[in-house]
Order: sequence, then C-alpha cells, then structure tokens
Amino acid sequence: MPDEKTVITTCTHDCGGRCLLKAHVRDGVITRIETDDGEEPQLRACARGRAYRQRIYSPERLKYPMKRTGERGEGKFERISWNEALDTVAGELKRIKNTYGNPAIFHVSYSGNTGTMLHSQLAVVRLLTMFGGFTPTWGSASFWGNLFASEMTYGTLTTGNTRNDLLNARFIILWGWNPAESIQITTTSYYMALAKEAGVKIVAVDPRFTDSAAAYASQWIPIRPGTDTAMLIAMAYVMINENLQDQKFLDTYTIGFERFKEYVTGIADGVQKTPAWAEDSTGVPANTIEQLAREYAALHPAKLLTLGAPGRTAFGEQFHRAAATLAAMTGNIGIYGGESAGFGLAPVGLQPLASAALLHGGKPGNLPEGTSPKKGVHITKVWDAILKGTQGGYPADFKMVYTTNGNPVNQFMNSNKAVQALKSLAFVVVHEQFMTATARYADILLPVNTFFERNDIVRPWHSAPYYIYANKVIDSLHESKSDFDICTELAPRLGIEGYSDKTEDEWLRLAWESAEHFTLTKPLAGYDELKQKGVQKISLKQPAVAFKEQVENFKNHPFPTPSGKIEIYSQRLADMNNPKLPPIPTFIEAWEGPCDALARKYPLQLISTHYKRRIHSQMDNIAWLRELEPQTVWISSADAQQRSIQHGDMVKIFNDRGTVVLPAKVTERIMPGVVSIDQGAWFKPDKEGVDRGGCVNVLLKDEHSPAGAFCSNTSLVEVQKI
Ligand SMILES: Nc1nc2c(c(=O)[nH]1)N[C@H]1C(S)=C(S)[C@@H](COP(=O)(O)OP(=O)(O)OC[C@H]3O[C@@H](n4cnc5c(=O)[nH]c(N)nc54)[C@H](O)[C@@H]3O)O[C@H]1N2
Ligand SMILES: Nc1nc2c(c(=O)[nH]1)N[C@H]1C(S)=C(S)[C@@H](COP(=O)(O)OP(=O)(O)OC[C@H]3O[C@@H](n4cnc5c(=O)[nH]c(N)nc54)[C@H](O)[C@@H]3O)O[C@H]1N2
Ligand SMILES: [Mo]
Repeated sequence: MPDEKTVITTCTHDCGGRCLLKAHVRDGVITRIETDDGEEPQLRACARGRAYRQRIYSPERLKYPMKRTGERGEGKFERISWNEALDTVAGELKRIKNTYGNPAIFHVSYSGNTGTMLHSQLAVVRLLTMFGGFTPTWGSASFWGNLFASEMTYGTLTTGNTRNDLLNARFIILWGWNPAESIQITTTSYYMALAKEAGVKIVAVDPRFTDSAAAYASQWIPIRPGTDTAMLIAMAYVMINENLQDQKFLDTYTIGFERFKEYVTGIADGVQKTPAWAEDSTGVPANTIEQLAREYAALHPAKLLTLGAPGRTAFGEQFHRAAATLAAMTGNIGIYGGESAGFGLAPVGLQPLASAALLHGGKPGNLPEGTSPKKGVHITKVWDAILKGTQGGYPADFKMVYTTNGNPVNQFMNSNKAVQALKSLAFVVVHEQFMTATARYADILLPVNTFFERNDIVRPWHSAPYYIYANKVIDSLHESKSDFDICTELAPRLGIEGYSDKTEDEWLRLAWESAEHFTLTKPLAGYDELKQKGVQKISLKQPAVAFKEQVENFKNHPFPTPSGKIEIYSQRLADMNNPKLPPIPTFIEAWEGPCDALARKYPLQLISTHYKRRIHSQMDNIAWLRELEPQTVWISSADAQQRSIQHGDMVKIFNDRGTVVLPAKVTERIMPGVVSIDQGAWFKPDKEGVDRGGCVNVLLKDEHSPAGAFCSNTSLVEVQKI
C-alpha cells in the first residue's frame, strides 16, 4: 500500500516481555499490528500486544483533564482546560507544602510503564524532588523476597543465565513459574519448547496445573502455597542423608553449609526435616519429595527456575534462600545448563537503570536531593500510613496523594482500606489513560498518552540481550500528553527552574549516550542508528552464565558477598538479630496459612496470579482479550463438591476484609484447599461494598514479609454459592 507506513515499537508496560510490534499506519491511523517475522529467536508479541489497537482507540480513554464534581470516589467529573487543571494541581502542591511540609505529599505510583528511558513515574519523581521532596514508597510487589535473598546469598542480583541456556540443561524445575502465561522474557517460551523437544525433563511445582505445566512438563507436583521452603529443606535432607550433595562445590564456594546441615538433620533443634515432616505442611507426598531430590541431584546440569510467586508469601525470602542453597548443593551455579535459583539478571552488561538518566538529568548526582524522608512507606502499608500518619509511626501525616503509572487501589492489597484512606485526604491527583479504580478517587484527573503516541528506548527484563527503540507511531489522541510533558508544564507553575530544557528526542539521545553512567555497558549502537532500526539485538556466541568467572577462577574472582563465598549462612542476617530473618534458610509457618486458627473460619488458601489476558490491571477492558478467558475463581472439584458448587455458578469469595463475586471455575487443575483469582480485574464495588469486578486485592491482607516481600499469595478465604 503506497500511503501505508510501518513503524516499529514495543509494549512498555510492566509485563515480563518486551516484544516487537510492527504497526501499520494509514492516514495517521493504526490499521494493523504485526510482530517479528525475522530470524529466530523472534521477539514475538503476545495476544495483548496484538490487541493493543483496542486500547489505543478505546472510547473509554480519558480524553481531557477533568475535575471531580461529586463525592470523592463517586465517579462524577467535569471537563476542564489543561490550564485550570495544572493551576489547580500546582496550587494544591504549594498549599500543602507551605502548610504541612513536603513529606505530607505522598507519591504512590507503580509500574504501569517501566523499563523505559524517558516515560515513567520518574517524571514525577524528578518534579517532586526539585519541588523540595515528598514521601516515597519502598518495596517491590514483584520479587522483593527474591531480591533480598539474592543480595544476602550471592551479594548481587546478577544471578541468572540467558534463556538460550535452557537447551543446555538436563532437568528443569518450574517452581511457581508459569512463563507460558506470566511472561518472563519474550523468548522464554520459544526456548522452553525447544528444550522440551530436545528431551529435557521438565517438572512443575505449583498449586495449579498451569499452561506451562501443560505445555512443557512431564510431572506436576501440587504444593500448598507458602510451604515451598519446607519442601526444599526436606529435599536437602534427602540429599544429605543419601550423600548426594556436591560436597566439593560446597567446600569451595560456600560458607555455612554445616550450620544448615545441623538444622536440616535436627541437630540444632531436635526436628529432622524429613520428607514426612514436609508432607504435613506442603501436602506433597514424602516419596514425591524424595524422588525430586534424587533427580535434581542426579540430572546434572539442572535449572531450578523461579521468579517471585512462592516468595510473595509470609516468609517469602526463606524460599529464595533455600532454593539458592539447593542450587549450590547440586553444584548448578556458574555452569552451562545450571541456574543459581536467584533473581536472575543475566551478566550481559545491560542493566536496568538507564531511566535514571532522566531523573538525574544525564549524570548521577545532578539532581538536588530534596527533603524526602529517606525511607518511605512500604507499598503494603500505603493505606495504613494514610489512615494513621505519624501516630502510627509513619514519616508524615499525609495530605495529598500523587499517582502516575499506577493503579494502587486495584493493585495494592486491601482495596476496601484503600478507599477509606483515599477518602480521608485533602487532595488526590492521578495521571491516567483510563477511569481506573484509583482514577475514580482523583480530584484532578489528567489524561496521559500511550507508548504508541511518544518515543522511548526500552530494555527487556533480566537483561535479555536487546534494546528496542519504541518509535512514536501516531500523534497523541484527544488532549492527552505524556507524564513528562505534564511535569514540564507544572514545573514553572511550582517555581522550579531547569526541570527540562530538552525535547523528547534530546532527552532520549542524552539517556542513551549517558547510559554508561548508569549501566555496566557503553551504548551499543549510535542513537540515530538505534532509532532507525528499531531493535538492537546483541548476539551471544555462548549463553551468558552468572558466576562463571567465580566458579572457573575462584581465587581471582570471589563472590561479591562479605565472605567472598555463597552465603548459606549469612553473617549480615545474623547481625540483624531478627528471629524471623534467621541466618540460614529456615521454614517458618505462615500467618493465614493452613495452621492458623483463622483457617477454621476461612479454610481456603487464596493465591493471586498473573495471566495472559492482562498486564496487571491493564487491558481488563479490552473486548478481544475478554473473549480469551473469563475472570473466575479456580476451585478444586473436591472443595466445590463440599460446598455444592457447580462449574459456572456465581460464588462469593470472602473474609473479614471484603467480598468478591465471581463465577466458579471448578477444575482438577488446582489442588484442594487452595483457590486462585487472577490479579488485576477491575475493582467494582456495588452499593453494599461487594466487589463485582473480581479484584483479588479486596481479599488480601496488607502485610509484608520480614524482609519486605509483598505477600499476595498469603491470605485465607471461604467460598459460598450465592
Ligand atoms: N493481589 C495481587 N496484587 C498484585 C500482584 C499480584 O500478584 N497479586 N502483582 C503485583 C505486581 S508484581 C505488580 S508489578 C503490580 C502492578 O501494579 P500497577 O503498576 O499499579 O499496575 P498496572 O495495571 O500495570 O498499571 C497501573 C496503571 O498505569 C497506567 N499507565 C500505563 N501507562 C501509563 C503512562 O504512560 N502514564 C501513566 N500516568 N499511567 C500509565 C495504566 O492505565 C494502569 O491503570 O501489581 C501488584 N499487585
Ligand atoms: N501475561 C502477563 N505476564 C506478566 C505479567 C502480567 O501481568 N501479565 N506481569 C509481569 C510481572 S510485573 C511480574 S512481577 C511477573 C510475575 O511472575 P510470577 O511471579 O512468576 O507469576 P505468578 O503468576 O504470580 O506466579 C507464577 C506461578 O506461581 C504459582 N504460585 C503462587 N503461589 C505459589 C506458592 O506459594 N508456591 C508455589 N510453588 N507456586 C505458587 C501460581 O499458581 C503461578 O502459576 O510476571 C510478569 N509477566
Ligand atoms: Mo511485578
């Protein structure tokens, strides 16, 4: 078609994939979205990326700035001009700063848009920092347990191998890992399929029989949520008892194995951590645990793969510490086909910090510090902090919430508490693309464009070896603007000088060219070349393997921990002196687990998963994707039968925090005692406060683990037919 052009971009949302999108544009309108059809491994897009036209052109897009007219949260707004909107936001920021001080401004944003060099929540972070400060949040909803454990055990987050190394393994354990649905690097499914074809043995340990288990695994081991540490420790018991551990590896590269062994064998506390001991809590038969332990020890090299889910539990960091210990016991670290079971950034030098270029204006330290409290509020405590303020030990009495790139009412735990909290504030401003659960609570709502309407440079998760230039495909629709443009216009109204003296293109050039200040690597292609080509793939002759240098040449390359070794026993943890953060990996019984007294009232464990139809709460309203699969609660046939629930019946899922109504998916694909709701469905409370949208966070306890993991797989509920 002569008047049709093709533009390369990529989704910039916080999905674990970064895929190639080829947009066909005619007369300024996107007519079609295709994907990579080049050489393998292709960066093939998923259903969400391909359905994106329905998001861009949705009649539900926020089109112009609005101010609230009804009660906060009632959803009544009227159109106003950009001038009025920005003047109001600036006026309130100044009033609150002058009356209560900067810390009363609470920046509650998240990951609506990440991995980018320019457009993200950092636009507002830069603005508020230059305004003198604000209270930030801390913690990661994704994998804090894993990050913490990796840091404590290995002294780094660069603990993974590139995906092409999947083919070098003889054995792969998908431990709470479902990459066929919950994307973890675009090419993962491709390499998993190749590994399966090549005859690699694959096992899934998951409360659900997932799409990944169905596609790749020859064995499914159902396990009770939050009990994985017990199973790993019992596997260690089997290895120790049968002398299967790689003692040479342990002696050379680790410290503290003897202390761990004392705990496992019961010398330390009189309890032998046998498979029978673990069967009680995990629900996994003792002989299955034994068999998996023997296989993991024997089929060398092997990958124990996990990311965040089993660690998104009450004592989640213990799971990741135990997994790393097993990887060490089986000598699977630093070798082809192995895996450290850590956080998993691959050592290819492409680190994810480049967006700091915007924050700092090109160089680290170029940003004035402001007076922000150094340690903000943990993301699970945002609502509590707003409701209790300094009385509750939080850093300020909050007056205002500023949200961009986030839908915290929907995505942070305890949505009913969120509503209470937001109602109590003086002012709420939200930058959004849609009328989300959080946007409904705004006083001023500012319309933001999508990545199709702006330029950016994007890196994939876990340093997968490529960069994509997300080219602008069409002009901004309606009156929408980028967060960065909004902040640029707010800055002079706040008396801030020097927020931005550059165009989008100049910022991106600077970010790319100053990347080496923030990453381990120099830019790989010139800016103009990258922009023109769209993708910069880095070809690796061999897979990149974390800790290869350490394992091959330990004398000259110690591990980056205080001891220089993999720390099965961590002195840093011992020094924290917190019995809930012990120095060796330890199984600790969860709150709201099957042993909690509350289980008599609410006997079912609830997990919340990432799934194919959405990116968190994004795209819940896309008709094409809704056809893919309805939002349901998964319940086992056994639990359904006990409650006279048939497949498709409407049921209420409830506890003391709230009630959600959904159709039941009665299935053998989830183990008895556990129910599952895919996270991200839109919170839609009715007049009685019952959520009709299926938002799982209505039910979840707003609590974090001792190290700070987001415990979205630790809560108890009951289910009843309605
Ligand atoms: N129960 C439970 N809760 C969870 C999870 C779970 O497993 N279970 N997972 C957690 C995890 S891992 C994560 S990462 C979080 C994600 O939490 P969020 O980041 O809050 O979720 P999203 O829905 O991806 O994005 C939030 C909003 O950003 C908006 N947005 C997109 N692009 C832009 C932009 O350019 N500018 C602005 N201003 N807005 C934009 C979208 O429209 C969307 O409404 O959820 C967490 N919540
Ligand atoms: N399609 C899609 N892909 C995504 C995202 C998305 O929203 N949509 N979000 C991205 C983001 S930000 C993140 S952080 C990642 C999240 O990636 P993950 O954390 O890996 O994804 P989840 O779906 O939460 O969990 C994976 C599996 O763990 C199981 N599981 C839950 N609790 C437990 C437990 O206690 N023990 C065990 N053994 N298994 C358990 C679940 O049943 C599920 O099958 O996904 C990324 N990819
Ligand atoms: Mo995440």
